[in-house]
Amino acid sequence: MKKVGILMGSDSDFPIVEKAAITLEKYGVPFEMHVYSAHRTPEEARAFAMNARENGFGTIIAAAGKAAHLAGAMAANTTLPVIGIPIKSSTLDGLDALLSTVQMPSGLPVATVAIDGAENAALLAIQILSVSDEELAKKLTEARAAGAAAVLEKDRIISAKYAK
Ligand code: RP5
Repeated sequence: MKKVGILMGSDSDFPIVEKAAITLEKYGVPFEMHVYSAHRTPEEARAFAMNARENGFGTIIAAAGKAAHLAGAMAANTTLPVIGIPIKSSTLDGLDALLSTVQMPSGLPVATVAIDGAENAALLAIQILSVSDEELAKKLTEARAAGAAAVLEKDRIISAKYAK
């Protein structure tokens, strides 16, 4: 199975980014995690992106806050799908990172999830890999069904409470 690359601009992003790792582990998807910054370690970030396909990666998740250029820097240097996680920092509530991540120029897409949306980033990576992996596709279908059943159980409890 192809690996997922999880990159973060700083170790201060880790408490959020960890949720992506937990989700990938749950699905048995292999991944590597690195702290590379588009600004502080641009050469390492670029080399990771440039070599990712031949190093066995199928998609890259890049998380960054503030002037969040890491996902864009990945997209600039690979044709693998790149998923951006804008990280909420102490200022501007993550809107800075959201706009920096999502507003890519034509020709260089970054699939941007919600601010701090690490779990969805991992699920999107899994969905991308599931295109050529029946087992993963089955796990995703089962998880959707379990999620729906959980909501319907909550509905049963709440609606019963106010039933006339
Ligand atoms: C970004 O700047 C990082 O992704 C992080 O979200 C933010 C702050 O980094 P630190 O100053 O905490 O290292 O590049």
